[in-house]
Amino acid sequence: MLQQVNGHSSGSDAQGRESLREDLQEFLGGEVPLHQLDDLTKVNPVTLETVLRCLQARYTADTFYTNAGCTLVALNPFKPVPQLYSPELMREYHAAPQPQKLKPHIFTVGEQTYRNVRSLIEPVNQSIVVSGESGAGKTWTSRCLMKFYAVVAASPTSWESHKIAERIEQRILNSNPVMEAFGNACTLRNNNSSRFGKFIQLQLNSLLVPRDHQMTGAAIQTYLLEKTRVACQDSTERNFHIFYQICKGASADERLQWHLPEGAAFSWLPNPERTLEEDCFEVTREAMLHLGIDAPTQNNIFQALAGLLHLGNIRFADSGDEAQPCRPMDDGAVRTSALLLRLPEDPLLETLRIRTIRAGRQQQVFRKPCSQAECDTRRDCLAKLVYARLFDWLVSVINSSVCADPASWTTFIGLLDVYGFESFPHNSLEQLCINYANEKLQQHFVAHYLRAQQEEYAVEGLEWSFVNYQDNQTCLDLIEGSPISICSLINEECRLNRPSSAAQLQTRIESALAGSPCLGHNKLSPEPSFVVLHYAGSVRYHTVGLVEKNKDPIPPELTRLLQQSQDTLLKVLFPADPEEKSQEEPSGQSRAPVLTVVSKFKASLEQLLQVLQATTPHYIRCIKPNSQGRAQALHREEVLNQLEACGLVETIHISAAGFPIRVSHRTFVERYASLRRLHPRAPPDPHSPSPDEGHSAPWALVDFAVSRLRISFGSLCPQRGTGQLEVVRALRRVSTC
Ligand code: AOV
Ligand code: MG
Repeated sequence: MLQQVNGHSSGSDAQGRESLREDLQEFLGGEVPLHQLDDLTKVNPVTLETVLRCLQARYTADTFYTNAGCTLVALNPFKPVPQLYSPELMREYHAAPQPQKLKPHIFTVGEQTYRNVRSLIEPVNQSIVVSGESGAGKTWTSRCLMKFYAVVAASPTSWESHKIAERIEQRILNSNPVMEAFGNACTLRNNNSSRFGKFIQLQLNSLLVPRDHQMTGAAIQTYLLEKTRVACQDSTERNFHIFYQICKGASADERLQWHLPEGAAFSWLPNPERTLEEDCFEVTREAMLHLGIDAPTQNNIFQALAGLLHLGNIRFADSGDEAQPCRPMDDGAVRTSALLLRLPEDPLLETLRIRTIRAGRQQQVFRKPCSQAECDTRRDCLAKLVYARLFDWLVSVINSSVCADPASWTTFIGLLDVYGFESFPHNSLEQLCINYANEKLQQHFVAHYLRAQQEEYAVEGLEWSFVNYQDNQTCLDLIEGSPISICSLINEECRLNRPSSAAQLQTRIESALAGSPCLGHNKLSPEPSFVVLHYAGSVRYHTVGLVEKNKDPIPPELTRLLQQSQDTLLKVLFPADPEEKSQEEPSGQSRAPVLTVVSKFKASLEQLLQVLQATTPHYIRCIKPNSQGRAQALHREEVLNQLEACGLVETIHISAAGFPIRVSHRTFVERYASLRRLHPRAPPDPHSPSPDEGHSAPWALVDFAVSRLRISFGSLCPQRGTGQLEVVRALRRVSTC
């Protein structure tokens, strides 16, 4: 982690001594009660047990944030703690000469990133990677950080476009309730679980006041929405919040218009009786309005969503004759959904029940009635198609409302909030992708911090004994490696397009990847499945439907049907094809190669990682104290598992033994130059760049910095050993001034 020592420039000896005293106190520490130990590097000895005890003591004392070297550990309070997120506290962290000397907080991380992008010496884009399992507090943390930046990076009031800037900050914040309404849902693990990944780039400029950046906009990138949830929810979970919001919050007139009478039963709306704080329709509407989505457009959106709910109530009965299409069991559901989606009723029914296939040399068109199961699949597919397009469209509308003109921003701070690691009784492709994303982020941490950091010390020739750590690369190889991995095998099934059972897929995975230590033993499961030993725990993935989900086939007739909608919103979501080319489903060999869900997801993760790698990353590890979401309850086993999974003890060891501060020689000189006469005699140095210069104090100071303050200079000077020499040269220049 790049921790710059900010603040004082060269001044009096007294000032320098004070800086040194503070740093010594911080680094050498004293006896402090456990709950007051705000840096886990000071726990002695550093073991899982002692770290847990410290966190437990702090949790009992209502202290939720603790430093762990380069990361911040955030325990979920599971209760409101408003004083912890007040604008006053945000300003306090922002105004502090050294925020890292205040109590550990996400605002310290926020402020650090803000100072780093402002740095006139080394401005570099920053990112904050918030990780943790489902329900640990990632989304909450990201939201609070966005509020923090909206306060500290707000435009000055005197400036005439203040109003515009204020609107930007508010609009950026307003993106949260909208995206959560459409992209979050209640799961077994979290009442407000993110069902998509999000990377938001907060764009800052330095054009107005050079050392005081303001937020000028934001760009939001989303990752793989769990769209299957629209049409398929576990009985203990819920659909996306927005469906409950419209059902609970619509006015009497809207109920009439959207055909949502009080107490209406929808099969895609499980557990409507549960009321969550996320069920607030007014907040969503208000936020949409601020983002420029006016009332008529909102009306179109909600009407289409109501149409989907009615679509979900369509049931089919087998006609008993293969040549005859299935019968809809409730004409009312077909009629109402057609009405709300502004689709012609007969073509809707026909599209759901009849498949058109092109076959033969002449590419003749055949119409084949679908089985009852196929009708259900087509109905679900239609809903997923509409919802996914709607979600993407919303993201693009939000982006166009908040994104700044490229010329108006210079640097950015990226905030990453993805779906956390999850394991349910039944796990499918969605969980595989979610856990794959978490493995990727863990690998980013391992590669960037645990591995690269230690390698750098070796390159710099610093004294260092290597700390072993759990590298999850083996698990990533199992999931995405080449030539054979879980992803490649599932993709191959899609490519070959051959009939294959779920049991066959299990056998293929287990035999082709038997050598991987991360493939678990599949102990007598009644259902075909395979087990992956993830860094955060083992997960059993069921293979039924996995290949089909990966193909995510969209019958062209469905798109064509939606292109016939008279609804203004659906017309935007499904524009008519410029060329009216025939869109019947091709058969057999003529099928175009499919870009599967996992291939697309893999590519988007690669892109994300590239962006992260070009920034200075900061890590916040959210920990879930218990799985019931109860305040004041820390379950040792559950927390231990999470600490172990993220390699916290190794991180602390490396941070404690390592060089927690990496400064450029210029910053070092600014801060400590006044102490250059501290040591009159320096140790002899064989590498001295110019032996004729008898000024020994800089060497002493550098030795002192390296050995006692654990400051490393090397990162800025790539050749072996040059880091320290650079500092000496700089000090000499200062001392001869
Ligand atoms: P997640 O983002 O990590 O899970 P959330 O951020 O949604 O988890 O947090 C889960 C719940 O914990 C929230 O809805 C709050 O009720 C509570 N919570 C979290 N952090 C705090 C806090 N600092 N103060 C008070 N309550 C908090 V997931 O999106 O499921 O991976 O996919
Ligand atoms: Mg979340």
